[in-house]
Amino acid sequence: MRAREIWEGLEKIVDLCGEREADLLLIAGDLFHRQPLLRELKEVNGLFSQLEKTHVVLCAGNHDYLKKDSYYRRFDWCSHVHMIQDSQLECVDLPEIGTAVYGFSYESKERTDKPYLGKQAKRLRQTEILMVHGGDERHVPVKKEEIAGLGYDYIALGHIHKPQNVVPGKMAYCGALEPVDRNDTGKHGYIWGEITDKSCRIQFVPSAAREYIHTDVQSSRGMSGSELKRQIKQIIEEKGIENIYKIMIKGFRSPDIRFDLKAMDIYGNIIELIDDTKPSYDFEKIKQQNKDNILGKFIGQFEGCSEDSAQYRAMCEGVQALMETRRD
Ligand SMILES: [Mn+2]
Repeated sequence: MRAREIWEGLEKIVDLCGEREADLLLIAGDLFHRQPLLRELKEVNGLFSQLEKTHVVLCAGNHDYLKKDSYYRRFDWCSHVHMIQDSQLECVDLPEIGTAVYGFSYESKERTDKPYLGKQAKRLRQTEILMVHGGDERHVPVKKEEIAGLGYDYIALGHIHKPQNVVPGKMAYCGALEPVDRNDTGKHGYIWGEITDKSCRIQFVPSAAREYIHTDVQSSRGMSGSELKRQIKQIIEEKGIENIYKIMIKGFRSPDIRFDLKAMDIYGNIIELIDDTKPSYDFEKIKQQNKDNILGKFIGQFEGCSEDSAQYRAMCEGVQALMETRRD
């Protein structure tokens, strides 16, 4: 996704925190997908400085880890922005909002330890939140059974790009604010949460400017290129022309038809278009007509294979090749 959209996404969040007078904005690591530049930190700090009522707590993830010479290490954030600098569990105490946030930062690209292990909430404040960046084998494995019982009111997870509720109302990944690459499909946004002394309620709110969508288009026997193009156009209009598409054309096509894939990208938002259609031969008829030659024998070898098997595809390709040679 373009950098401009990621910045705009962050601006949206900051505006929202301002409008709704949020107490706390949590950024659970990898605010940057690489080492941040000094001017980028200045921009981010400039954004955060607009917040009058909201504290910001952030940690460094595996992409923006605290390298020895990382600008994170000596950056002078405004007073309500709290950057966790410790690689072990550190407590950010925020008595003004009755909250303590616990978290840790990465000092390298990978770490397989679990800094949260056995670290019970200290109950310094009414609300205690744990922030964990990780969740795969090479980046702080997240075992929900080991975390859920530590006594935190909420566990904010970062690292996995797809938003997901790990323990409903208790532990969740907000996912990337905007999709990071073309395989980052699905909705992206942030989590809005409200913690009272009785409950924690969280809600995922989609906010990304656009979405990567992988979808199939069904082609039918006898469908022409322009019909297919119209169908693709309709699907894109239904799902939103602001999104970016990877489209697989499935089903059958007439053996004589070749789809002109370049002509199908009407809105300029298809990054990949794959023709996976099978030619709709009447194999039984061709076999009968070619009993005594290689074509008939070839088809005979594939007797009984199902239409979505690899053998069927091999048969289609083989028959097509043989028919085309014959025609010449
Ligand atoms: Mn990460």
